[in-house]
Amino acid sequence: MVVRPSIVRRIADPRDAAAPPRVPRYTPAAALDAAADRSAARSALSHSSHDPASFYRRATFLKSAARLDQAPPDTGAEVAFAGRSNAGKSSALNALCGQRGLARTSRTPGRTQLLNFFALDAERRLVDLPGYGYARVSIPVKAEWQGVVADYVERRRSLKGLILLMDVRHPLKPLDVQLIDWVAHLGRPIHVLLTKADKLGRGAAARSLEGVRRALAEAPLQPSVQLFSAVAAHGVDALAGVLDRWLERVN
Ligand SMILES: Nc1nc2c(ncn2[C@@H]2O[C@H](COP(=O)(O)OP(=O)(O)OP(=O)(O)O)[C@@H](O)[C@H]2O)c(=O)[nH]1
Ligand SMILES: [Mg+2]
Repeated sequence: MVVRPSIVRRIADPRDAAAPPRVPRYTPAAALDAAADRSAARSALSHSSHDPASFYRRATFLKSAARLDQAPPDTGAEVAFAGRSNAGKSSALNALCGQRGLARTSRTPGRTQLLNFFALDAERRLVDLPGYGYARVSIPVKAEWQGVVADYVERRRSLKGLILLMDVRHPLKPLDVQLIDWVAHLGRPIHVLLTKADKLGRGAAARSLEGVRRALAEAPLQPSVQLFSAVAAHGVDALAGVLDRWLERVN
């Protein structure tokens, strides 16, 4: 039997706010260089004949849903962006799609409270999910959110995978870990974006990446991980590559 994590049972988890930042154990300079090389290779490619993210620029807003029965028909394939409030979900969507105002972003956490669907073509969609873990959201709103997102992740047949966003400076908070366990036990793949990478120097970002990668090697279904910055448009092509696979786009 699949047990929903307390993220969808409990209204607020004080341990979450009190969790210490995760400190990776060592500095893998080689990992950073390898990542930089891959990124340079991708960007060289994108400036020549092939732009991996070009398909996603066509995204258009489709609809918002407060409940699953308000969602678009459950056909084709979609990928949802999930994570704590303020992790950068809407910003990542906008960076991927090259459209500043596509998904609404805000300095105020808890801004996105609906499931927002974006159409890529007739059979493919991206979904911006409301964030979790924001203490100041009212209890009824939180309970509503938990039900809606849990229904969506558990029952949506066209959902091919979840992009889980975590601030590179504060990864793997307890609610994130619960989400990873729960989603993996539902058999859905996860790809992690460590967001706001521009807020750290290269070495610190690489240490966070390596620490999260090691931790997730122990997690069910072993989620993949990458650095991402919406501000610097860093990591967009790698994200597009994962989406292409999940949405069954053949290049
Ligand atoms: N420096 C930096 N800031 C970012 C980045 N991505 C997002 N932000 C900022 O972080 C804040 C939250 O971003 P959003 O994209 O609205 O976050 P969200 O996860 O959609 O938040 P909710 O909808 O409230 O769950 C905004 O002030 C963004 O400008 C990034 O890559 N770098
Ligand atoms: Mg948002």
